Amino acid sequence: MRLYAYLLNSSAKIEYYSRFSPSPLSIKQFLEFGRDNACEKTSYMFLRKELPVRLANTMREVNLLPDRLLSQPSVRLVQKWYMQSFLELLEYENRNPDDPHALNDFLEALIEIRNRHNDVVPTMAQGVIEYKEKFGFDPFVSSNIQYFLDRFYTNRISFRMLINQHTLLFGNDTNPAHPKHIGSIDPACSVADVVTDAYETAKMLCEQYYPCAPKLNIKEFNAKAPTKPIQAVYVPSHLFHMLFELFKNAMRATVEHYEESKDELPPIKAKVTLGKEDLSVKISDRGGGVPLRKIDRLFNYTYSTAPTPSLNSKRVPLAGFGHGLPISRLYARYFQGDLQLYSMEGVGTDAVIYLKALSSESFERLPVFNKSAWRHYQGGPGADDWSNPSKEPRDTSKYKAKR
Ligand code: P4A
Repeated sequence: MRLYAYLLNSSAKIEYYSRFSPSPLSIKQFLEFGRDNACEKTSYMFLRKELPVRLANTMREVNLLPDRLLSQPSVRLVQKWYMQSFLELLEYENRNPDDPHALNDFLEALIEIRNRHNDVVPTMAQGVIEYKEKFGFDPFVSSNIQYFLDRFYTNRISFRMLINQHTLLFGNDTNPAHPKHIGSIDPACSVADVVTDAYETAKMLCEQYYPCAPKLNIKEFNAKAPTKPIQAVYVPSHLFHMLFELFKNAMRATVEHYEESKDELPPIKAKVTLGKEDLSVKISDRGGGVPLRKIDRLFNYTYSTAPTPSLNSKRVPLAGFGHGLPISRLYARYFQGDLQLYSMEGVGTDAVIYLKALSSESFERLPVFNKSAWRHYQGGPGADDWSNPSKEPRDTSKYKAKR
């Protein structure tokens, strides 16, 4: 009976918190908050509500997945992690920040929660594999999975962003390698440096699988200030994640396309550009390209999750069979950018990452759980199921009730 009352209370709490829309923050707001006299108590007061709101919004949505997917053991496990973290956060719901241990306990709880959720992506991918093995490929379910995972992973990116900002700003493990970073944000991120890092890391992997790797050729076009190097106010780890994925794809395509040929590998070209609105990075290869009909598959979670990679016995592929590319696009979209592929079959692929040039315009793009999202799972289109920065209050201490 006590257990029953407890469960009833937890689901009432999920219901309660899921009625609030998440409050999107801009990179500029993250920066300004962290820069001058960042206040741990303010962050505590914000996060002890915002984190449960973001968790509850996602937890409600998980429950809309088809039963046959929900009942897979990996999906159950992920649900259990979310429930546990949600309940741990509720312990701070009414805890006075002036309690001498509250701030420290909260910080440690956040680190524990972050670690608990480390393997969410491979575990969900496993859930999709289990489902496909049992029930095969169903286009309706696949489109629901696509819709769900895009939102679920975006929520997770945002959840980790908030936790990382708090633990990096107020934890004692301040980042000695990057004293100028504000939490995970580099206010003067040299984009070309991240391009080079991501290329070098992918090259090392490439050389483990193949006898060689294509060279890199970088160019910069700063249309705003032609003589200055291009710098972004951005999360370098997000940029690295996207570029690393694109370089792995470009290398795989190039090396495999030239496998039978005696010609030298054509270099991968990177172009970094800055205009008034966009900071863009293009990665171009001559790897033979992908026909337009197959481009969507590269972003499809169900399609790209192969139960047994066919190359496994001979050679583990350098790239592919993961959720890498769709998640990279989510990182780009998370701060109002995008990632697009332009392929010309027979020749090669251009992949472009678009970022907002202005940190005041890079608001978090967050899924909102509401009627419109619900309709999506019933097969209809949603129209209002993502946050709209121009309609969100700039004052992040205010919470907007939905419906
Ligand atoms: N040509 N072009 C690409 C691929 C091929 C490509 C490719 C065969 C396909 C699948 C894959 C990796 C590469 C590219 C750059 C990209 C994306 C695809 O960013 O050259 O893994 C599933």
